[in-house]
Amino acid sequence: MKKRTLKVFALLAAVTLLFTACSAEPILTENYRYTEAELKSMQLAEYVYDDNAPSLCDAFADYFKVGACINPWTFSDTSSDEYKLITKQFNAYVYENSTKPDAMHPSEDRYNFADTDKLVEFAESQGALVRGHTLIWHSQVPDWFFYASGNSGEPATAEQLMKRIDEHVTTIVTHYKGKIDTWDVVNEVINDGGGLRFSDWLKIVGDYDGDGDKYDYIEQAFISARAADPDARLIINDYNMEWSEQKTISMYLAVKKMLEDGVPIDGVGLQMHIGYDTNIDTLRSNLEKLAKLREINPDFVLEVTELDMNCNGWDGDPNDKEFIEKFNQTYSDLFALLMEYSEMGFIDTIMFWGINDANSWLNSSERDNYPFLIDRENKFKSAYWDVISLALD
Ligand code: 9MR
Repeated sequence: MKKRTLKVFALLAAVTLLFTACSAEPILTENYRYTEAELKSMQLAEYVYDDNAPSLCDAFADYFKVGACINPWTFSDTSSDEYKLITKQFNAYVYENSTKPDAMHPSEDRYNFADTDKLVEFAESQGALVRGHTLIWHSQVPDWFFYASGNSGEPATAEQLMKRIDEHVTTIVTHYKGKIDTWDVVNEVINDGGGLRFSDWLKIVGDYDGDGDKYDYIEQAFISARAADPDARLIINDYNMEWSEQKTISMYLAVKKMLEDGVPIDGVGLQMHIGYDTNIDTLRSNLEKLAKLREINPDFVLEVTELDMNCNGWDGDPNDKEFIEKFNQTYSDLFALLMEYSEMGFIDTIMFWGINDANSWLNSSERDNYPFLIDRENKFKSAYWDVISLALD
């Protein structure tokens, strides 16, 4: 090793030692941002939960909460690596599956609050934000909603389904009043090619009030949620608006009409399941379109609700230099854009859809994926350092 390199290492080690000796945890206040010197010393940390490691949520405290979807077992063992990871790196949590309609309301007369109660309790102990995902969805929803009685036979009437939506939303949101900060009230209601998704909700309820549109089941869900917890943020959540202009325009038009009719929608959630080669200019122009909803609701917000960067299209070696450069660049460009939208007051929450590369719905039995900033062993990827350096003083 060259003399000069040795000197740099010795200096870095000394800084790290001094830093660790001064405090086991970095000193963090509400709006703390790392300096370049601190970040350099932190780069010696190997694992995301090391004492001298930085924290994503602390680094971006000036901009947004940085959260992740977790599962009941992720926080059941306080000595596990996952527990250390989620409590250090994230300050917002959402369940990946356990707050969905099939989990929460399996049959008409039975609600199951136990798992989500635990999430709320855990988040409270961490002073973290909680998102509720999701009240109304076409997937992971039990059949009983759509039948007159039981799970088959005569379909439910429009009136019956509207009453069920009201009862379902009111009961769950009331149970978590003041505890769940944000609800994905409806999920994926826009069709990929534009217009409304032809779901069972839509088919059965249709144009209930005869005003010429078929937003009625969505409207009911938002109205019931607002009545149950006036302080909760109410979001309409969907995917593909990151690249599809058609879907973005459909979302814009649907929300515009509902806002004009007085439906209490606080914001659009962009799931942000994107590819490593995403065109950030297209994303920017779609965000601009959705931001125009402020013309109707001056407090309208956007959220990033399920971020991951799919690497399935890459058939080469995940350690290939060219690939890593592209992946890192897309992450950096994305965060830079989101920081701009935070500065304009539109975005204050970003959720990853998983905690590390080992915990992603994108992994399959045929093929591993590596969509996050944190790898399978809870080590930092170079993209992590690129992203976090955007939040330097
Ligand atoms: O990550 C979730 C996975 O574990 C479930 O099997 C799947 C079932 O539909 O849902 C996944 O989460 C989805 C989320 O709820 C809505 N947006 C797309 C997410 C990825 O499919």
